[in-house]
Amino acid sequence: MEPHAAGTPAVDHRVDAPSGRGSRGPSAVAGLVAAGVTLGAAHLTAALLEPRGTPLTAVGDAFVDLTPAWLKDLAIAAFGVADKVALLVGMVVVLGLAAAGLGVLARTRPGLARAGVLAIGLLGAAAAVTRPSAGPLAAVPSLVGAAAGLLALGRLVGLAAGRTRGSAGPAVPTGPDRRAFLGAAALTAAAAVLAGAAGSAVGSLGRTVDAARTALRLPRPARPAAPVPAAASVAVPGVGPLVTPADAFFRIDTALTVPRVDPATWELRVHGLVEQEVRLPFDELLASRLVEAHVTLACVSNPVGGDLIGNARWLGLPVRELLARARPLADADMVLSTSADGFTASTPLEVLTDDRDALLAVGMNGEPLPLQHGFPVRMVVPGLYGFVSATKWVVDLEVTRFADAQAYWTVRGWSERGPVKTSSRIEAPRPGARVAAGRVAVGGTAWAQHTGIAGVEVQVDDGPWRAADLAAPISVDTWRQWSWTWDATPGEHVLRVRATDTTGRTQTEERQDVVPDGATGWHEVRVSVDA
Ligand SMILES: Nc1nc2c(c(=O)[nH]1)N[C@H]1C(S)=C(S)[C@@H](COP(=O)(O)O)O[C@H]1N2
Ligand SMILES: [Mo]
Repeated sequence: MEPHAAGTPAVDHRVDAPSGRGSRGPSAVAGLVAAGVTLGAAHLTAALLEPRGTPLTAVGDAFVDLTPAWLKDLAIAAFGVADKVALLVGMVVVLGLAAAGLGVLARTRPGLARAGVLAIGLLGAAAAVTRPSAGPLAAVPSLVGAAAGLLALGRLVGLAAGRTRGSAGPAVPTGPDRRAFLGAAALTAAAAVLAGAAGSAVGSLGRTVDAARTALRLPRPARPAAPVPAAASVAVPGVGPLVTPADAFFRIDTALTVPRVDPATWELRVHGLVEQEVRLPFDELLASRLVEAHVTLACVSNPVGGDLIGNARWLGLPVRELLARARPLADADMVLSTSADGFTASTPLEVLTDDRDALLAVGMNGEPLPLQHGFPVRMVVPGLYGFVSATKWVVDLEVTRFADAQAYWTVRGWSERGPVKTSSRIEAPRPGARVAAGRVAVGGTAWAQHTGIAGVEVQVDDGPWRAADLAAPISVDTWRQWSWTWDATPGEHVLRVRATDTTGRTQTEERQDVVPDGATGWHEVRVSVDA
């Protein structure tokens, strides 16, 4: 019982006088340390029991998936890697503030503080069990964490307040002992860090999957990609590589932590509107007739002039061969692909059954897929933005109808279909560059996947459009480099680019945002030319 609960005097003596409750600082520290204990214990339990139960990532992932009111911002958050770090940091800050608050609250309202810790534990548990492919076991780490946190909070707040336990009977106020408190807090914090580190060390699933990737030897393609002609690259300094190295390839997905999918247990299920359900284990996929192709993958969130686009050599099984085994029914018009982490994409059936290199890919630039690019298996479909086609960590293909099913981004305000829009960008000179008057090498890339680029034009200020030189194509499924020599005159200038595809359509000047189906508009770059 708190004797002053009613009729507390206006002056708060607790701040200065040791009154059996300690000051706020140590209590806040007690709350923070208890939060650390909660996370450490949960992390270790998750590593031992069920990795999908790690509360911070489960809550973060649920947050990414569930916030419907912030449609656009959410999309940007999910579409950017830096924003993931921001979300995690934000969650830690919120948790830290809540923990410090609960610590302070525990001095005067211990029951309420305990309820708060429990509520946080339940939140983590609820987020974890509702993650795709997670079972009820995923709740355990958060609950164990909350229990450990409660214990730590009780003991530390007691010490901060100077309550020591008598050999029998209730806690006795003796006045705070800072050294005893700080010692206990430091020890508990160290234990929490140790538990967390141990959790990371035993992260058994992570290790298995890393080892499986390292040990994997990709089969030779039955049909190798044609060699890239030397004439496909322009000799303009500042224009990026024609084939993007895997470690420089943009990464976009909704996963806060990279899903770890073990190829030993991986299996792709093809079902829905099919005559024959098909299950494809990884060994069987590797033993199939794999082909290799260069395909340029672009994100629908790529702004005009942006770099959410890359070109790689992919090794995989044509999706049409798998669909031929399943035999789609006549009324089907879409394939909904699902990843191990619950992302879905809606791809038109016709695009997956025509003769293009729509692949169930296992290799990228001659190596097994990097974990963050979808190991062990992802889809790559020439001509479509990634959000409607390029499902990473893919585990399920449901043959269905656009009228019957919607994909992850479609229910969040994006288009159900996403053909790539013909686009081009200037890579050299860079925006804001200073160049010397005279001949200036201008260059960049243009793309219209599965249609092909027929021409690129460049404009200086409001002058006439001039045809750029096109480098040799790799194929219609890849981007194409271009170059143009500019006779630059002193002063400030704007360079503009536009591409025309093989259907004769020229990029529209009209500016459109990335939502719902990709940006439009001409890329322009401002340059200062010195005399
Ligand atoms: N599982 C999963 N696959 C996914 C996504 C995702 O969020 N989850 N994002 C898609 C989007 S929007 C794009 S642009 C591409 C990006 O592929 P990359 O990260 O290999 O460049 O992956 C697609 N596949
Ligand atoms: Mo994307």
